[in-house]
Amino acid sequence: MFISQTKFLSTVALAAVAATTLNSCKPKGASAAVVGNAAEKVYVAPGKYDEFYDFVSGGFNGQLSVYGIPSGRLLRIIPVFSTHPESGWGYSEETKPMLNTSHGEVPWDDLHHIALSTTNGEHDGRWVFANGNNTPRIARVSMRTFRTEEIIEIPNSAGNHSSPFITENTEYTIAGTRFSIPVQNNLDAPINTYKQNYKGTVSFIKVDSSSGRMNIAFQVLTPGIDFDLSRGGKGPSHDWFFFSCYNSEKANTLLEVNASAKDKDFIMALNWKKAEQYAREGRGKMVPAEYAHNVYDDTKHQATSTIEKQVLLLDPKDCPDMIYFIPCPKSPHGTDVDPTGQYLVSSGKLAALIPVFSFAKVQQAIANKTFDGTFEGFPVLKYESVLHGEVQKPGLGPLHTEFDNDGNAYTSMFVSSEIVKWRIKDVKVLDRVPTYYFIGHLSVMGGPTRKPYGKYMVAYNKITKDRYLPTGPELAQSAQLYDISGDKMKLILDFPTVGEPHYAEAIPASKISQNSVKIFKIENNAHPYAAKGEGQTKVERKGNQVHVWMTAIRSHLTPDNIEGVKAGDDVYFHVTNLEQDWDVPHGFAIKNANNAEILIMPGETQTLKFKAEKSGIYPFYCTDFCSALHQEMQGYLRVSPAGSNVALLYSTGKNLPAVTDPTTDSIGKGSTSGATSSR
Ligand code: RUQ
Ligand code: CUA
Repeated sequence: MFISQTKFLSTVALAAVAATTLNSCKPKGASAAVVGNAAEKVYVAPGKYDEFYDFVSGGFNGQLSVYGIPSGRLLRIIPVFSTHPESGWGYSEETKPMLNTSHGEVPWDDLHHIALSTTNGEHDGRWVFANGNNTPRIARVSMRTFRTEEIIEIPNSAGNHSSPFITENTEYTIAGTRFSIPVQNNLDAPINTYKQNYKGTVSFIKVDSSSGRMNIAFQVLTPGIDFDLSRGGKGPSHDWFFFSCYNSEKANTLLEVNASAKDKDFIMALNWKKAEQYAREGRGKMVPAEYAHNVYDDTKHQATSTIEKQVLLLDPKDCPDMIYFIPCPKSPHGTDVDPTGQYLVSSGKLAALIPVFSFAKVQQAIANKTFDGTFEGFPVLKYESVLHGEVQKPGLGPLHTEFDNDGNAYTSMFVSSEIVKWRIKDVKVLDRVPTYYFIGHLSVMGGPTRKPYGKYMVAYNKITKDRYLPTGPELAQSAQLYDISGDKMKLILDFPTVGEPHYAEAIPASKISQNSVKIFKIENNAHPYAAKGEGQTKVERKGNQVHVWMTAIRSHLTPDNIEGVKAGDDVYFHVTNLEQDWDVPHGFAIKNANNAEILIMPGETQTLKFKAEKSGIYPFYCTDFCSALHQEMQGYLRVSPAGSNVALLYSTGKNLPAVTDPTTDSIGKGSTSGATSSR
């Protein structure tokens, strides 16, 4: 039934060779595949809006990007795990704690997958969850501010690839380990004792239904396998969670061969309602752990980072009837649940078919104990007894499946570079369409929800080759848009993307656009260094720290002349943007700063730290072209030699005589324009 492993691997190898020669040999039909009226379908006239927001993972650039569909226009890059000079993310004092981990600041990650929050299995337009693969983390991004609000690190995990996934009402966001590692004791157990000492975990992170605040409710200890993409149940399967997993061989070297030895790996079905109940009943154990929990506060306009010290660990030995394994052909990369919640689709990367399981049959097999032995002590359900059907000859290298609202499924085929549309009811292939080239994820509008919107589907491809103008050794990352409103899938647009796109999820614009935050109200600004008017601007010295309470409004900074800073001082520019008007940020940058600029939204305060290392004059200015007189929005910081006795002075709009006696408070501090003060 399965083609032999060696034969299959050689097919994969051949395909890889084919990929490398694509450049010289463009496949026929690559441009002919576009339908005649494609332009009309994707054209969003100037001044008009797109129908969907598409939240696309940025892969190894660590960001999330937002595109309009169907135009493919890039609307925003949202920094998540990586520093981002454009907004000062990770450079401002307020955002630095967001990148804190138990290993200190980690200013980068590999962001693969996103999950949009749902209520009753439908998009609710509140949050986007995203995973950091490398240093296990999950982020929550607000769809109101398009900003990262929270990042939680996942302990007892490595390679947080199987993440994040949500339950139907966003009760939990869920993460599984890719790499199994020693957990709890013997933390540096020799690698060749993997089979005995290395374990996996899956983490259930509770999401507060009103604030969105995340907390690791519990972790479940699992056999030392590799988890991959997973999904929560829906409707009838609401209480269950389905994790795809590979490396049931428990190999720790040359996984390419050693983790592909067995004919079948598994889907791990976990009853999370039971797990929740066991946790409540105290069957888990609080164990020491160390992980950062970072939260951004939109009123204080700053983040805090707390290191948590323990986590609740459930050992399935103490939790009966919670976990079952469903056999699944050859190294599944993902499992997906159809909109009705009745069918599970699994994609064995190396399998020549796509198995579809019936949730009702899974329940029956559990009730009747139709088992096929055990795996690491857990019952394995008999494959045939839970199978709904197998999609025969779908293509090569199935990876991911999404759904429309008419009972159809769409599976990406990495090796044969195509998308295959098939019917769930009778597992019949209905259509296939090429992708250019080597598709990874695909995304049907609303595809993972209970009520997919259909209409469009996007392919996120791994290799771009000849699709765009050459740009040196690296080409643009790429997505392709298909019209799926008819029986046949039709390619209508190529659009370049930022970073390496993996998963993406689109939501109708109407579900979020009206809620978009336009300004932060200045009266609500609770930042400890806010200056809510020019009258509150000042400069104060505390030891070798100099704090500047600065304001920005079109088109000046207050104060804009500052003297009395000395070499060796740390100067903190706390800049409050006094504007209360949509889309009028001001920026702030100072010569020789060794971090970045900061960008301050209307009503917000952000801080740039400047190490005054050498004496001299340091101009500063607004970086965002904010008015006709933006270029005049500038000032000077004078840094005098260490030990000199230049008085601390600040002013705007007045050229007061230099104060020579540092004890003279010539004009009274805190008055508005033209004030000088010394301390
Ligand atoms: S994984 S294809 Cu994270 Cu499929 Cu990207
Ligand atoms: Cu403010 Cu330019």
